[in-house]
Amino acid sequence: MTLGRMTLTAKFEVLHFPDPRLRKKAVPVETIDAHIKAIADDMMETMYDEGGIGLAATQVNIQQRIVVIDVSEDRDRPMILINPEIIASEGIEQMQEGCLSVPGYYDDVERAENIRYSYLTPDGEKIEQDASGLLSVCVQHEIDHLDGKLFIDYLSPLKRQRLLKKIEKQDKLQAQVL
Ligand code: GNR
Ligand code: NI
Repeated sequence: MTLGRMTLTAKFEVLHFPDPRLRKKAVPVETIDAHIKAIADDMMETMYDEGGIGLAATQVNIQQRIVVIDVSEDRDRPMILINPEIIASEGIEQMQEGCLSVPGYYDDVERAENIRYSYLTPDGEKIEQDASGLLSVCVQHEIDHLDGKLFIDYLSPLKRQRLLKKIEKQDKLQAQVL
């Protein structure tokens, strides 16, 4: 929302697994207008507020291909990625991942080590660049969200079963409290 020169941002609620809305596939943004920019700003605030290094629109129940990322130590390098795509990938790397939509659970995931990816900025500029390390992992993790995929989908059946049991138990306890 804009009031004169001042822009207000708002926080979204982040969906938690096993919410079926996390499985919806996001569609490409066709026109980058004020509404899309406002969504990106609100996603950025939500990401910083929740302490994440990335957030995909799917996680806040918006089925459009919008991602925000900040992998910097000082949390001062915000990136807005519209219609992000992986163009090429190389190598395999294992990293411990977490997800704001699967709070409290962390596990190793194998992904491409180096990627080349493209996206549009909020100004409509097409960017194409390389990433490795944490940024590479984060871009892959966020594009997965836009396709309805979660990092826990890569776990072995045994680990997956254990995690599902744990979440069922947590949800039952939560239901008692509410
Ligand atoms: O905050 C996050 N940390 C993280 C750590 C390792 C690999 C991926 C991530 S992304 C995650 C935020 C999130 O859930 N984004 O969708
Ligand atoms: Ni995530």
